[in-house]
Amino acid sequence: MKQTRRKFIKSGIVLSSGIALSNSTAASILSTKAKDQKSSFPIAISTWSHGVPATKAAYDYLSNGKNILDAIETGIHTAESNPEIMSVGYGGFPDAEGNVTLDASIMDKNGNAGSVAYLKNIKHPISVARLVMEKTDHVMLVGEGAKQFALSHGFKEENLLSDAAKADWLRWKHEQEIDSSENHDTIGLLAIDKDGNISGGVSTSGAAYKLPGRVGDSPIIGAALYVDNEIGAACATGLGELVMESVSSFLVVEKMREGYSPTEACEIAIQRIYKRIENKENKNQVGLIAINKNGEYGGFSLSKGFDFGIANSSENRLLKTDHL
Ligand code: SD4
Repeated sequence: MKQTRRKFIKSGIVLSSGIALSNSTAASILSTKAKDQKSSFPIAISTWSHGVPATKAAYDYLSNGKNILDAIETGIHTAESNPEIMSVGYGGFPDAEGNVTLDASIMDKNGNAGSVAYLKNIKHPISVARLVMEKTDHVMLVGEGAKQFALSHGFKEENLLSDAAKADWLRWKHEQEIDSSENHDTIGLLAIDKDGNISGGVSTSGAAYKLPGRVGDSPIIGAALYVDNEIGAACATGLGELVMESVSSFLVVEKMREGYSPTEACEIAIQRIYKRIENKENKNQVGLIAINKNGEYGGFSLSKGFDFGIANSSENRLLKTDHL
């Protein structure tokens, strides 16, 4: 997405950490300062309203002392299996030719990463991404190679285009119109286990009716997902091109390293995206969520309407984020 670069004017506002901020950034950080929440461990947070059942499933695993990667996979499976979630797994939006192609990534507490992109006919790409991380010397497998890898590890090929998604696709082929407000359901799930170790995962069918071959941000480490067990983790949903060009999740974690809270770090990363958008009237949607080593968590979005689920020992609910 080619955007005109705007000059970022540094003002004299300097935080105690010595970091200079633009006036607008500093003002909005102050405006959201109180919005972080804090939780005991274990905890899971996850994008959109399907993040509520996903975090519940993950939390149940974590509270039973199970492996955090099992918890992340299990949480994300709830969305990948649900045909009503139109941007993930089975029932996800196909590309322009009617093929459902899936992207996913996972990172563990040691900073190991695995991802798959442009994966067809395999329902649980998050599990394939985990196997890439655990069983190969690589980080990312794509397309036919990723599918053959999955089949060789016992995954079954299945049709992922649900009747409802097919009907929507046929309507789109005729009308060429899409409601962009509904074109983002990607699941990103971040968790901290009872020992305070952090991991995360992301899974999506990507942008609806994308050009065949298009890969989004979800399998790109640093873009839609980043975990640094010393600092925290972040993940992204929304228009992947914007997220990729700003390497948003890595940026959020680096901002938390500088001392910003999760909400503040997400807001800074959203501001970074916003600056690059030429058409401010039609800025689309990106949602970021983050969690830090202390169990503080939050999110921020480019446009109205982003929310995320949280599960810990005292609650399992949906939280709205602030937006630009
Ligand atoms: C992508 N970030 O492929 C994904 C889209 C998304 O819910 O969030 N869909 O660009």
